[in-house]
Amino acid sequence: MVLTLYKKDTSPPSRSVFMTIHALNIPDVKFVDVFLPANEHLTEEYIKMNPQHTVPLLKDDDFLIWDSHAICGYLVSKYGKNDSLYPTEPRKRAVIDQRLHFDSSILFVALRSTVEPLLYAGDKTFKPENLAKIKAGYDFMEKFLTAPWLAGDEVTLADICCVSTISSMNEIVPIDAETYPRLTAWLKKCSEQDFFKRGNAPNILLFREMIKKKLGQS
Ligand SMILES: N[C@@H](CCC(=O)N[C@@H](CS)C(=O)NCC(=O)O)C(=O)O
Repeated sequence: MVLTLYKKDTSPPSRSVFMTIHALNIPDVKFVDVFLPANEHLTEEYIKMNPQHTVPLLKDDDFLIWDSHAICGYLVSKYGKNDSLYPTEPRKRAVIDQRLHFDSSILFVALRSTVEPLLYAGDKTFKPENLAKIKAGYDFMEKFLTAPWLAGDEVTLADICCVSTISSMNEIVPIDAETYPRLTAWLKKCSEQDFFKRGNAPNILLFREMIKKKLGQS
C-alpha cells in the first residue's frame, strides 16, 4: 500500500482527513503540501489527478479520490479495523451521511465564502452577510446535537468532518456558550479526543495566524 495525501494544513477538509488517519491509526502516509497561493493545484499534473483541483486529494496506489468526506469514508472502509466511525447499518449510515452533506453544503460553504475574500481578494474585514451564515450553521448544529455525539451515541465521521469546519469558524465567530450550550460542550468533547489533538489542534493555530495576518492583526 502506498498512500499519499495531497493537502494544505490550514484547510479544514484536509484536517478532517488528518483526524481520520489518526483515529484509524493508519501508518506510513506520505503527505504532500499543495501551495494554493502559488496555484500548485492548477498545474497540468494536479488537474490530471483531480479535475476539481481541490485539496485534499488521496492517492492509494493507482486509485485517486478527492473530497474529504469521500476520502474519510474510503479510509474507514478500506483501513478501519471495524466500521464504528462509519457504520454500515442503514439508519446509522443515513444520519451520518446527512451530517456529512450538511458539512459540504452548508457549513463549509459558509466558511469558504467568509474566508476566501481575505485570502484571495485582499479584503481586510469579513462581510456581515457571511458571518450571518456562520451563525446560521451554529443554529443548525445546536438543534442537531440531541445525543452525546453528532450522529448518536458514538463518535463518527460526522463529528470529525463537522468539527474541522466548526473549530475553524470558532476562530472567526467565537461560539457563545450561553446561546449554544450543546455546541460548546460538543466542541470541547471533540477537542479532548486524541485524533483532534493530533490532527486538528496544531493546524487550527496555523489557521488562526493566517486569518490574523490577513486581517492585519499580526
Ligand atoms: N468539499 C471539498 C472542499 C475542498 C475545498 O474546497 N478545498 C479548498 C481548500 S480548503 C480548495 O482546494 N480550494 C482550491 C480550489 O477549489 O480551487 C472537500 O471536502 O474536500
